[in-house]
Amino acid sequence: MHNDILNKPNKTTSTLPEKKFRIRQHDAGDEILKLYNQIYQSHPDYKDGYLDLLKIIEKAFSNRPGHLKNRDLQKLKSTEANWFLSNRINGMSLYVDRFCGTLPRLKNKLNYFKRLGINLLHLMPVFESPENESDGGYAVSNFRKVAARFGKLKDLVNLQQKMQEQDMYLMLDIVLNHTSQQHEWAKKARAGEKKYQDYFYFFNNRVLPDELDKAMPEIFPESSPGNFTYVPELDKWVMTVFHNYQWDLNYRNPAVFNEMLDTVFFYANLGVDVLRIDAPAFIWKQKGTAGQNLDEAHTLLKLIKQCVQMVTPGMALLAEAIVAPDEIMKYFGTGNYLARECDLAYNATQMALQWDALATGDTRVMLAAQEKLLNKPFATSWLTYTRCHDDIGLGYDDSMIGNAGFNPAEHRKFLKNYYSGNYHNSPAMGKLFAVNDKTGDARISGSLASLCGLEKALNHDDKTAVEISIQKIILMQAHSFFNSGIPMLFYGDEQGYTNDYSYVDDADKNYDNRWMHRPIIDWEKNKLAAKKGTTENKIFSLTKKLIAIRSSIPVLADMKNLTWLNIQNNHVAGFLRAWEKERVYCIFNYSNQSTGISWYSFKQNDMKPQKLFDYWSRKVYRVGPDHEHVTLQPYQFLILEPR
Ligand code: OTU
Repeated sequence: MHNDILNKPNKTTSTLPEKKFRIRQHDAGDEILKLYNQIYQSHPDYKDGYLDLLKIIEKAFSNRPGHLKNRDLQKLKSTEANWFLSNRINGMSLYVDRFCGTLPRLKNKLNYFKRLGINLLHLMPVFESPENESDGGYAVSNFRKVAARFGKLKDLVNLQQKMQEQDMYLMLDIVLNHTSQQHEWAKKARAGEKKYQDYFYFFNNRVLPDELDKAMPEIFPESSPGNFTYVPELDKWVMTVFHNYQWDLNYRNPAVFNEMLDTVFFYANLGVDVLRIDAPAFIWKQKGTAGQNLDEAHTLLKLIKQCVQMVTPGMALLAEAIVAPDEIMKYFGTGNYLARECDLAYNATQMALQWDALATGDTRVMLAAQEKLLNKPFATSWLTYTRCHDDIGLGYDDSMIGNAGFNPAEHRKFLKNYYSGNYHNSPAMGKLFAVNDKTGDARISGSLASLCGLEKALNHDDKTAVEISIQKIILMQAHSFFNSGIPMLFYGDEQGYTNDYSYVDDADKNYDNRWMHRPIIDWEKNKLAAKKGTTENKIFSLTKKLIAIRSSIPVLADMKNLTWLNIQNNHVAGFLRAWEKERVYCIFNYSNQSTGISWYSFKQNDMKPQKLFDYWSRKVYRVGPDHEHVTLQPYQFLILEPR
């Protein structure tokens, strides 16, 4: 088949964005066909599917509002290798309803983010999703209709416009892997329409499901064991890897791919700056495999990326691939597609390793993982975070734990006990999530503050413990903020919200303890952030200070410019960020004790600093001889610039 993109009559293009679009079409046309061929060439609807794809591309560009086309071109002119690498982008992830109610109300809250220094908002899914089986919005019943509880599509458009006027960025999800069983496609499939049954994976009996189940892990083993759900209306089984009400989409069908690509562009044309691709690891299944991270899933993502790059190049793609470190790296693209798959990925490994270091007071496992993580290609970036709406999975390799000298099984057991409050001296108050008795696996739920000991300290009215927990909270945030990538705060953490146990009494939520760390914001309580001496005030102002410092140091832009330092103190981890003539050292003490690090730590990498200015304490250190130390207080960190 010919590449019909290139056969388009080159009608007299007028605007600059249009001219550039036609050039991009010529550049990427062949590649799109090649990728499409890799997946769909043997499908009977192959040709029509491809012609449809071309129409979707044309339509998406002609529907793209002029102001967004101009914004695309502006972003392409960024002085960093890509606009999203900037140190001046700081994000927050939030549930609109739990944060403030509705989209129109959120529009009136933009000053709150301004005050804190946040200019990128990740709105947890706002599209229609049945309230009683929503998975926090990740069971979508209509990809294009905003759920009435949040407002209307118009409200989302208004919010985006106001955000854009204020130089803010918007991030939304596309839930690529599945729909709600209440989605129109699922309903039609259930009513017997063959066309829509082909949108999902149906099985007449348990033979294949049983076989597939053998190799596919369970994501929610307690509430939704197995990967298939019986559909009585059809006397068939449907694939449901996540909850039993989330039906997996069948990407072997080109119609599914096209529908979802069209949805990607629908979101792009709402003005989305970063599109979070939910669960990309899962979009391709193959008998005998875990059904995660398969080559075909990557091919599909590459195909989406080349289409997006052609039509809406200002929108970055973020992979939410919470998988083993080696596998995460592949979402940035490999081989000829290096840096041409997803632009960003969650640094889930680093996140979990910071929790590891906080519990053990030892940074060796964290450091053992860095060699892999540093392979991230130039011009891509991480989304760095301490907490999000999900659980904390200890998904890093056993070998990393082993290399640090620990027994992997024992080590993981300790971490799980420590954070779920089952370890004698632990100040943490979390819970185990997704406990799988068959494999012994479990993940961790709990808010940042509660996992750092604030809830327990407040319960015991222990002022010293409150201060320690605040230091831990800020240490964790500082590490996420100064590492390479866009820091993404989780709403409520800037105010020190502890666990919310109200989910236990809600039948739609009590099977999922991730709700314990998804707070309902109390704006009366939030006023305490303005009152000197309160815990809220301390956490809010220190978080704000972190953001302000990050935004003021250009060398923190992610130019693949991070080098870990050899510090020779297991409690401490540190790195150097360097670009052109700028240098900044970031040093983190994970120990509950004060500890010293040799001045030699700062003399690696051909450096000979005389004085170091700490952005955090505003203190100047005079660099001493190698046999002398600089002392760090428990959980202290330093952000040092040679002066
Ligand atoms: C993602 O989760 C979302 O972040 C979850 O909130 C959803 O429940 C899930 O998808 C289904 O839409 O797929 O690649 O708690 O870490 O399921 C990782 C488990 C995912 C999550 C995992 C994750």
